[in-house]
Amino acid sequence: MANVKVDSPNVSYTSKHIESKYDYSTTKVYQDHNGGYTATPVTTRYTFRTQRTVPKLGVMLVGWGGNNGTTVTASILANKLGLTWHTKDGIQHSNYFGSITQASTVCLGTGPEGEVYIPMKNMLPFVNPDDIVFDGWDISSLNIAEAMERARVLDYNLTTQLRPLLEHMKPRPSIYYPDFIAANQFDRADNVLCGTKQEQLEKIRQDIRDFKTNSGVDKVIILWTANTERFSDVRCGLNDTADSLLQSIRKNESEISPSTMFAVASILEGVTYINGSPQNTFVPGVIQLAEKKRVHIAGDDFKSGQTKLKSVLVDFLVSAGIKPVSIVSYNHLGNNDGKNLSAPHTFKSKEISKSNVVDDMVQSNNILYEEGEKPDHCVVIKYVPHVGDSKRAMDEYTSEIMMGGHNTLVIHNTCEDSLLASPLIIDLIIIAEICERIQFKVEEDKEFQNFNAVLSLLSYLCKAPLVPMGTPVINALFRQRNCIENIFRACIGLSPVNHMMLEYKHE
Ligand code: NAI
Ligand code: DG6
Repeated sequence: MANVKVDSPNVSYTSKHIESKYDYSTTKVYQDHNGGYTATPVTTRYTFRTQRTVPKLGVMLVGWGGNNGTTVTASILANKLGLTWHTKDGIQHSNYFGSITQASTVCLGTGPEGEVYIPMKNMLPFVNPDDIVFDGWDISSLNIAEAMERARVLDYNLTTQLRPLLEHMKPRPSIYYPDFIAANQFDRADNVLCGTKQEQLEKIRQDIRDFKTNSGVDKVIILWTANTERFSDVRCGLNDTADSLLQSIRKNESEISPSTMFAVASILEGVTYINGSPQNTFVPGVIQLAEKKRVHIAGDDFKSGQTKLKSVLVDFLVSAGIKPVSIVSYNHLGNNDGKNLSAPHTFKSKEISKSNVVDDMVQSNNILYEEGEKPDHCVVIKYVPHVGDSKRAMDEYTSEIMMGGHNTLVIHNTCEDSLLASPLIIDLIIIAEICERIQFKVEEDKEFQNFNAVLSLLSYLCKAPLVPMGTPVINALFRQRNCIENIFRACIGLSPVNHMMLEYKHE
């Protein structure tokens, strides 16, 4: 249960719901024929309704035996059991650092002693990650204990405690089409499904149903944290509509990727599907299918390190009136992700995803940039086995400052990639789950609505946010975070954080 109670005539609590009446204020802008603008404030009254019953949640990871899959599973178990372990620096306690829901706070308001901060997880009745039941698929047959050791992410003194608890977890056989990932992954693919695409789709759907029945969970979410695939072709009649996509699966068309197969299976089972990798899983046919079935989808590609910082730094520069003109981003890493990305076709997917992340910030400032103008932006990724999961990211930002001057910022970022990605996986799951329990409507409407099938609220956690057709893509990190926080505030009838602090500005 959330431990915030709002005392307002606009907020009511029943055993089932929290209901809030909420005034949503925006500004409509019109440009006249002289180029001048007329801005009109508009306020719409909404009702938000949030289900209070927290479901028992099951999560199925595609790529469960990978670095992210094993790290998130092991870390959640360690947190649940309150494990500690000895390191050369002393005793380390399990924690959820890096997760906005679990380890960040929000300002609830002002108390007698100043601002009051509470954990974001206490704003609404969220799922507790400790209670998540995991399952999943992998083309590699290692059990999760062995796979955790193969990943070499967590400390030895922790993995020895976890080993006996993870040994019984075995990934289900998965869909493997070698052409979609690097050829160097072939050696680990010893746990694969055979049969036609239609048969594989049915098998994955059966796996989802079996998991739900056998584990006793109320709800399942599926998240792709398997290898980055190459982009698949998008063609008329192949995957451009829900019908053509389902027909192509029936016809065993080779261009339908494993990740698209998982997305289709998930949607047909009514299960939210999240894509943590950069490939175009969400071809138009998948999006249409999700819309038709009213199932949530979200992605793409976890925004964990270099890109997260980029989406802060460029926002800072552009909003300070400084003009970034060149951004060069090198990465080297030695885990299996790096090995897979050493093939040109999978690298291409990652390059695209990492490259479009400053567009909204650049386009927002027509003083600095002419229409269509962008900074030079180059992304390089190299596979260096020795560094393992401890990815190095080096960035050089060159900007134009006043009167033709130049400013160069150089950033070197080193840390275990999977320890950045795992808390994002937790947030993606926790926020996607509550989005299934939030409904809203304009006050005079009869029916409540769900969030759009394309869950753009998860943009904060994604490098290349998928948004509903015609919706602006926001990459700037704090705009994305504000969106999450303010929507949660709306659910409990609190106005958005505006940082005006007028209460402190009187004479
Ligand atoms: P990993 O290579 O350690 O794990 C991927 C797992 O997927 C492997 O165990 C592999 O056997 C399995 N796999 C491959 N194809 C599969 C299929 N069709 N079905 C089921 N399993 C399959 O990679 P890691 O480090 O866990 O990353 C996972 C994904 O997340 C990659 O695409 C990576 O680019 C992406 N990502 C990772 C970030 C990070 O910070 N670690 C951040 C952003 C994205
Ligand atoms: C090379 O950068 C490997 C990639 O998988 C990244 O580590 C991953 O996408 C995280 O990227 P970023 O830009 O969020 O640090």
